Amino acid sequence: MDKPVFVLNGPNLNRLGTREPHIYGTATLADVEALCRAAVPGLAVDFRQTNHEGELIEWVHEAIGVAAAIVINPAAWSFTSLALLDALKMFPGPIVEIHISNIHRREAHYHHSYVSLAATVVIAGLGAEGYAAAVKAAAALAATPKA
Ligand code: CA2
Repeated sequence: MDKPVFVLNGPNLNRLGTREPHIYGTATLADVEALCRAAVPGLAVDFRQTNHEGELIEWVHEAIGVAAAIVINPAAWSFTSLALLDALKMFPGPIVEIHISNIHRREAHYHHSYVSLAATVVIAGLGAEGYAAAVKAAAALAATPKA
């Protein structure tokens, strides 16, 4: 596949591995990036994290026409951002939403993700390994011709 898969991470995930290991495990975001890069041999992975919502939206716009697929952990913006949902709806390729924790086993405010309305696949609760599954799914979906 010529085009990269964008792996986009939302707020506070740069601090992964520093607290709440019972929920998020002990992997750092650098560990997660390594998992993503190793998931599909030969696949170009463009891995990014931001604490600024507008920047994440700009990256989704950038992905249009450039990326084969998007893997996204929107973190807290999953539950708040119609702007992010609108941006993702513009992306023509597969979108894999990933959460490290099982958001459905947590407090009620984590149960409804706006992003899921635009996602092709949702992975939640697999821990950091969920990112490897997400990148594999994104690459497989991007390689499958649309019916
Ligand atoms: O489980 C996930 O991946 C989440 O998207 C993580 C978000 C949370 O708002 C979602 O409900 C589920 C929170 C990310 C916070 O980042 C951390 C920073 C330091 C240590 C642990 C997590």
